[in-house]
Amino acid sequence: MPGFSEQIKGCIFNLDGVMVDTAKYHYTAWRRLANQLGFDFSPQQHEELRGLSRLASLEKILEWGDIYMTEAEKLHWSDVKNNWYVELISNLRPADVLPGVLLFLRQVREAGLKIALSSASRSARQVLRSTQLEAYFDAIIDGYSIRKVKPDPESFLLAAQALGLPPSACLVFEDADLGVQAGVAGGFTVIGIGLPEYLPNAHLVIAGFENLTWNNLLKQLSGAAVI
Ligand code: GL1
Repeated sequence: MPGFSEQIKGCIFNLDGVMVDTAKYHYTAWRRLANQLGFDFSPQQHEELRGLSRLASLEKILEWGDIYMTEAEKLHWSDVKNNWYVELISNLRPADVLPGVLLFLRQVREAGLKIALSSASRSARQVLRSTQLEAYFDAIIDGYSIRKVKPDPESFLLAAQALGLPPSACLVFEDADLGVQAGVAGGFTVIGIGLPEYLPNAHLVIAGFENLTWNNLLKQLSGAAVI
């Protein structure tokens, strides 16, 4: 049986909050919507939305505000929020890619691995284009391909399938606990990005990609007895 590092043939990255700090723009736009509906919610509550689709996010926010909407109203307000979000990300540039991400992607490539994006956002391609990240990906799964909301593993399974790899051959990089749960449920090794207290289900948690090398990551996985 090959060692773990030889077994890993692909990396699957979430986008918002992992590669680009777009989560803050989703929060601004969702909060503006809640405010228009007459209530507010905290950054902590927004943590619960990370990784949810547009409709699932709206439904959660409506629960917080104790507001009933018809399906047609939900569609209308999702569009309103999305227009605000698209406006907020219209000035994204390559400099908005989070520290260390580009170097890490290059190292993963040089190590001969395949790279996929798995994001619940329908704006994922726009974000990749404006930050010039698109060329790094062999496969892109976005909110148009995903049907099942995390913690269902569908989004990662589609990404692995698009790379032609089994889950056991892929690392998943995720900043949300729901996403980590989805990766674990799909049989992936999951690296949480952020603070360990928010990511109790990850196999390993790192602060981010700054100063992270591929070899160093493999060492950390080995030290955490994941491999
Ligand atoms: C949707 C939600 C966002 C966020 C992303 C996933 O994006 O609206 O709040 O959860 O999925 O990171 P979008 O509206 O762009 O499809």
